Amino acid sequence: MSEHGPEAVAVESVDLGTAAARDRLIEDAEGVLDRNWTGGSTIPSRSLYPHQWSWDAAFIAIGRSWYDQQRAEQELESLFAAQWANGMLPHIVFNPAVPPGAYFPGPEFWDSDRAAGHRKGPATSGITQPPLHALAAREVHRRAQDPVRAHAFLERIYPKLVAQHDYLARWRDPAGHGLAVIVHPWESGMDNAPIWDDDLRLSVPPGGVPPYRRRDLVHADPGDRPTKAAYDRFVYLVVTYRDNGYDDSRLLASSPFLVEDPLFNAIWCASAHALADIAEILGRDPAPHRQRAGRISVGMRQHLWDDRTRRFHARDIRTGGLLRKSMITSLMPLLDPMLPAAYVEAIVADLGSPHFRPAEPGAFLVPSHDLVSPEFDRRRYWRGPVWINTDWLLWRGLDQHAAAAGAAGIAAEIAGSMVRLVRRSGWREYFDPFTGAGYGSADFSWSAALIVDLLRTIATG
Ligand code: 2M8
Repeated sequence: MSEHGPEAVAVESVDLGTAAARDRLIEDAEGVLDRNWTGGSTIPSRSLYPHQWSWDAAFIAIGRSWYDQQRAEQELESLFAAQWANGMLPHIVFNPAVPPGAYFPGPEFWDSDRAAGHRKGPATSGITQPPLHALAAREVHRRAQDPVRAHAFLERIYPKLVAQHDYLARWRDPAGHGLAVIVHPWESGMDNAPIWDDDLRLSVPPGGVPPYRRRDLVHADPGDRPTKAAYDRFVYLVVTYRDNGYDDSRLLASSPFLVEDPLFNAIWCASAHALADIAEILGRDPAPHRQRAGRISVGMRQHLWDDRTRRFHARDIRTGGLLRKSMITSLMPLLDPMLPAAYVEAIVADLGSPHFRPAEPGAFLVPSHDLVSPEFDRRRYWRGPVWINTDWLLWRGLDQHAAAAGAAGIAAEIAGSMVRLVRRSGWREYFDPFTGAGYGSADFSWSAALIVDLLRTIATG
């Protein structure tokens, strides 16, 4: 066994509190979601994010599925109402009632009407986010109080989910690896992660970034958010895609950023299995979705696994090289239910190692970036803090590989850590792995939604 093998993991006793304390926490979490409901969807937070975000909506629907079938369905359906004609599901759906300038880049900057594929309807961004939605739709159906209504919901959403997955397969696999590329760090969901730094050293031509005013710094501490240099590059990439009319064929040929990311693809793989389950429920053929999930699974092992580091890494397909910084994305292939035992064991070993497990007693799991790397930053957005959504994804992934030595113990610790974090600091956006201090937005929706899912799942055994 390696020095970081499963035996290195000391499982602390995990105290999720009494049933009454858990019920109070669930009630509080549901209150956050209900206050963030805008009438047709849920905003991630009142301050920083006043529109609907794509993977946030999937997490939120999963939380709501336990107690509000109607809003859980509506959350997903309002998002898919903004799906583009080519199947692309945009990462932001703008609420026309929100004043212009409340979020940057807003609808006028993205100018989604320039895209041939943009349907007349709500203004959106022009890029996508991790495709968790089939998995969310399956959960919403599974917990529904009204099965007839839930079946009708699946019938409506199934073709849209198929179109979303077909878009990724058709337009986002230029290397033919069976994997989807992301074309902007915002598509990864982990925008400011150090793994993108090298790729983002792209040179921005003079005048390439128009003057703009960041709104995030009005609501958040600059020490928690991306730097100006990173933001300029994020904006430059948007300008590049927008000025190419969001044309996928031109985009792949000219994009300065094309990356196969393990988190995005592991989520796609898990969702392709969920889509197959939905097809079975509806009496359709699940085989194409299972085959696609199998291709993604093989693609991740063939193209993103590195025998030397014994980790999955993102691959820059313009240079062909792996981006070897170790980050939480390396652990996400646990979401693949078919991941062979040797890979599961390597990930579990990493989770128990000093890279992802703080040695300080009472610390919190799982930091979003390698603790021993020079880029680790305990408070800056996606460069080290703990996030409830990545914890939840790992908890789910470990649960489906619970037979692996050490997996069940770490899953229980992650669950305990998630609950301790929100008890200590409330429904914050991200948290300090050493102290549990909360950073970013308050009353953040996915933190609340995923604690509802975690506690209710545990309560129902
Ligand atoms: C963050 O991303 C947005 C851009 O999409 C931002 O920084 O303004 C990320 O944490 C992303 O994963 C999340 O979906 C979004 C809304 O919560 O915020």
